[in-house]
Amino acid sequence: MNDAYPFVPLDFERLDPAEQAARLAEFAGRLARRRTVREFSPEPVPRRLVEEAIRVAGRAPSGANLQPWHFVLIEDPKVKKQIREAAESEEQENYDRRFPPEWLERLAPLGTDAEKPYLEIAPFLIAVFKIDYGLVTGPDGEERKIKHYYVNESVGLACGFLLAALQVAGLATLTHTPSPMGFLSRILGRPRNYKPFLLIPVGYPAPDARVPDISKKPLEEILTVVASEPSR
Ligand code: IYR
Repeated sequence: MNDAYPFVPLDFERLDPAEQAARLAEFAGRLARRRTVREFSPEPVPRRLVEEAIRVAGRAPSGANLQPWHFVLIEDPKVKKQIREAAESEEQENYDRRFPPEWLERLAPLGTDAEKPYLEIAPFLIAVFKIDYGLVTGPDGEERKIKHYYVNESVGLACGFLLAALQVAGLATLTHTPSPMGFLSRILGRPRNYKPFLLIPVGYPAPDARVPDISKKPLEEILTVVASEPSR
């Protein structure tokens, strides 16, 4: 350890086993009900709630703690309209020409198409940017790049925290990845080291919202345990 960087005591709450299980069961139950929603209600959502969820996202671990993420929270209907129009024009191209048949087949159960009305209906859009590298201007006026580490992993983790926080806050989300997403940098005026990562409509579901009848893999399929030898 390096004396130039003194450590502080860890703030850790040790729980008894019953409390551990109870807290996990409660969280698991809430997260198990998360669904990607494509039918939103225009009903307003307190901005503060979404800001607090973004604060949670900002607590995610990241490579060298460089926190290579930026969130743009969009409420302005004019900007939402611009984003919808740009996304739909890319998606039209995707569905008509760019997606190979195999990809379209994979999307069929989800019922998606090039129309993205939710980009205007949802009260908020969160545009998540990854910051590929830092940019600083030196005393000589020269711009220098600062290396960032594990950018995709870090921003992916932050988005996981964000989706979980919004779910716990009783809000619906959609992980939307219009492709290509360059229009987000343009519309939202982000510098060249900021790359669009994910666009997340947030709000309440429409009262009659329906979702695809799909399921998650069971634990046995996603988990392999390497247990200790049984003791005798
Ligand atoms: N981005 C497109 C297509 C799409 C792709 C995948 I992979 C999905 O899981 C869902 C949709 C769209 O939003 O329609």
